[in-house]
Amino acid sequence: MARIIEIKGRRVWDSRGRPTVEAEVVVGRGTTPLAVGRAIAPAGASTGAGEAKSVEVGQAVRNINTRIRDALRAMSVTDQHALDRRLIELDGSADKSRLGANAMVAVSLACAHAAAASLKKPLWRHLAGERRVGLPVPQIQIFGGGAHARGRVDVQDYMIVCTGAGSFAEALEWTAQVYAAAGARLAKRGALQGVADEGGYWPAFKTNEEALAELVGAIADAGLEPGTDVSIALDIAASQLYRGGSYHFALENRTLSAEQLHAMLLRWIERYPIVSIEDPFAEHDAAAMRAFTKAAGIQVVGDDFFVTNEQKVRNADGACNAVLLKPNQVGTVSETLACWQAARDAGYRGIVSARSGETEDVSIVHLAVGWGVPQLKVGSFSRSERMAKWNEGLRIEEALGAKALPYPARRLFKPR
Ligand code: 2PG
Ligand code: MG
Repeated sequence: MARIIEIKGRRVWDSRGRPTVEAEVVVGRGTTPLAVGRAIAPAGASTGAGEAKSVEVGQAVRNINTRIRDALRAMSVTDQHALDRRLIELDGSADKSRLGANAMVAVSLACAHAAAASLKKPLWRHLAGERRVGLPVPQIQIFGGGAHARGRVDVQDYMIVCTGAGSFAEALEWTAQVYAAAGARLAKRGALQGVADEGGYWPAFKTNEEALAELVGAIADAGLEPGTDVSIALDIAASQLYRGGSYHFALENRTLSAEQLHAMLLRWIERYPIVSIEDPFAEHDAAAMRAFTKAAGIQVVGDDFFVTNEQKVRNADGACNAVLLKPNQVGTVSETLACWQAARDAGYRGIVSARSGETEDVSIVHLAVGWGVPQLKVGSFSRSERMAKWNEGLRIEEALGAKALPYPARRLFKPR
């Protein structure tokens, strides 16, 4: 059995040029090294209040190199559950603030990589065990807004879902066409001003709704059918807009009550081919979420609302019908998996998601495939911290070949 013989933390840099923490886990038999696993903690900008807390990067590195290293050394690397339980006990806080969620998630993921490497398997295969798996359906950002674009528009993510694509590779082909067409439309009116944090175009729009109309235009310009081939997904990240009981849309200088926001989103769903909305209301407003999920008839995703917390999903009672899964929101691989299990028990869908601060780390793609989570959100179709993940999906799709489960886009998003 491969046991952990060394753990090392180091300070590295993320896609926003901010420091973050990387963990390296060496496993072996006796003192002979067999395999190494490595992972880097990402970081959010629009973070939920209930997220596990990170500590300062220098402190996270020290925690890995001392307390975590001492606690996990000699443990079996293939027992992820026991390793994560040990990390949780060692931290001992309710919000991971002693060891730091950044230190914990880097180590937890690095252990998973090391376990797979010691078995000479890709991580997705190791996680899948004997189960048949396939590729997830991507949600890909075209315009970035909200906290990722200094509030230039209020809505955070304008994304596409290639609802009619027959494979992951085809979804990326179509996305490349839509991304190029959207850029060309902005350039034509002199509004191409670079990209936001996740690689989506900087949102030079007069209203939040104008971006929706432009997105439909870009899909059509790309020669694809809006609503059939390619549909729209939004992340409102509404907690960021919530002030004193209502929602402030700064771009239009409007303040909406929950009821008015509900009505506006239903109007958008009627006018545009929207198949998914994330965090339509603030993270504490379960009643508004529940009413909207009931009325909308589309996928409603909880991100800040669930913060990848198993218990919050178990208590949700129909607020949302899908869960965003971000390992660093909760701190360990096992707790992320438990949240996905809770989602499945409740009949909710799942989407594994990256953060706005990312790196070359592609672990989340392996989690989505290995756990059979049918959707994946990684940001846009530019910047290599995003492309690394899309490209990893292509490699996995190629490796699976004819053994892959049918690509689930058309099943998940039947035309309305
Ligand atoms: C989100 C993510 C990714 P952040 O809100 O879903 O878009 O953003 O990592 O800033 O929380
Ligand atoms: Mg979100």
